[in-house]
Amino acid sequence: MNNENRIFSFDRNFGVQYTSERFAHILQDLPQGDAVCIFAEPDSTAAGKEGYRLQIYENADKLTVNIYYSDDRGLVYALCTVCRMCKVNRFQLGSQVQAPSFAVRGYIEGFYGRPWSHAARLDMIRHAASFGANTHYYGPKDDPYHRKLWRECYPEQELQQLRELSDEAAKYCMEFAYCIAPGLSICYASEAEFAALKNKILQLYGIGIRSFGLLLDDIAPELYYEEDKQKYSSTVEAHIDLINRTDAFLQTLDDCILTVCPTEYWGKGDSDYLQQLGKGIREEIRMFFTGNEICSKEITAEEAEYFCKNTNRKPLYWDNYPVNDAEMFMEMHMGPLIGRDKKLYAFAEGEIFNCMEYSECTKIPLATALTYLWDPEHYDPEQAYLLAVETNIAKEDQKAFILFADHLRTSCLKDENSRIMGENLIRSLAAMEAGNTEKSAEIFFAYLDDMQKAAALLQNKKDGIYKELSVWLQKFYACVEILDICGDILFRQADRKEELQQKMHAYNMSAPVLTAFCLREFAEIALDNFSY
Ligand code: LTM
Repeated sequence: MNNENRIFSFDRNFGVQYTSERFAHILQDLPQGDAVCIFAEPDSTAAGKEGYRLQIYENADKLTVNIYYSDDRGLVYALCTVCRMCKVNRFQLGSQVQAPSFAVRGYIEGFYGRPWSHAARLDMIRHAASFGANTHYYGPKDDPYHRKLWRECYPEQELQQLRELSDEAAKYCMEFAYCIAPGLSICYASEAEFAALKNKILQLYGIGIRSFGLLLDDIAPELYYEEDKQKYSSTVEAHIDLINRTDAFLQTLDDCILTVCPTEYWGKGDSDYLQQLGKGIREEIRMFFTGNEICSKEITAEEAEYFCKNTNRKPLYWDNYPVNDAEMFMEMHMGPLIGRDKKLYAFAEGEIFNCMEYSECTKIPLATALTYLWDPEHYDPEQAYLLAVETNIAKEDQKAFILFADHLRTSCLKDENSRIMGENLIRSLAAMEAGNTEKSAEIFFAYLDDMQKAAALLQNKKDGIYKELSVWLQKFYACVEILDICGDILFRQADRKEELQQKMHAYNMSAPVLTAFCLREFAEIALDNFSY
């Protein structure tokens, strides 16, 4: 590498010396440790768009990292990857070429519930960029200025925060899209209403935002105002008109991107509404779609191709995972993303994951989703999950966290919940059935011991992700207690059946969703004492 071209020189022993300040913030919080030197230079042949080539080698007691990047985003992702390696202190020596598969990769704060704090939003931008996200959609249903009070401009303080978010995203070369949802109350035919919409867009344009979303989801499907009924023969006609006027307005401003969320945003994509909408608006306008269902278990390349044929554009998936609002609010969606086709990137514009109101918890499933978006062909959900845990949970807590989060996989994805527990209890019962009580007890108590240690450790954690998880943690402690009683009854002939019955009843009646059926089944066996 030609040192003349290098833009960074970073040495963890001697601090950071920059020849370029532009991406200095990415390396800022690197932990101290062994010497690592990072050099970077542009190379348009290094990898595909937004990609990079890394060369890592050891030299005496120093590690040297050469980065050859295709474009600015490529450099950001390369630096983030190197940072992650430094944090977990694990470097992949040799040469590797990396480039993302999906064009648009990101997340949306698009849930019902308490919107994220400003600090959480800033933090999420950094977190998501470090996993290769290039797009952040802002659309919290309960930000009043996004939906209910869509006509009103933001007060100064909120506007300043949006500016900070958009600036922070820009520091990571991330597109920051502001979404507005006027559909609850807009009169499509009214000039005054459209003037209010333009005014709001201009306010956000004025702070540097260049990407906008017009969300028409979760609104009444029929026209309400007399004026609208007279002007339009159908809802879709009104939507096409609103989208086209907004699009034309954005084209008078420079460099703007428009995304729409149709009112019919799930299904096959071949409804009359969607076909008309697709034909009625410019091909360049992105269209959100959630797949076959609102919260889709699977999304296939064939579905995307079919959507494309019907709507004249590739779908931009609004993927409703890990979101846990509405009727899912007692589930915690911690498992890795599964059920998305390896080839989907060829037929989709991209994928945007809707998040949970729990921003710290979101980071884990979102990291797996972004790992999928980067390289779906080689995506391994469990490996991505371990990487996400490693990145977000302190090393000394990871084992406990994994045993707890084993029970947080109930979701639309229909992942297997309580896999670790299920395996242990089944093995213990199998030994019991075979008449080997000693082996059965050994397996059971080894697992119980791990669970008790995990509970004891987690009980001391009150902040960050643990604060968000507190209702699920409480139930986890109850689960460990139940297991303990089961063990006493089954292997120590303790007279605790009545107690178990009471605890099980309370456990089953409590709302947070935790363990799968295996716990109840095991407790029932303990209660019957194998008299079944
Ligand atoms: O999915 C879309 C397009 N809209 C809403 C989301 O805002 C909501 O978070 C999810 C999950 O409940 N469902 C929706 O219909």
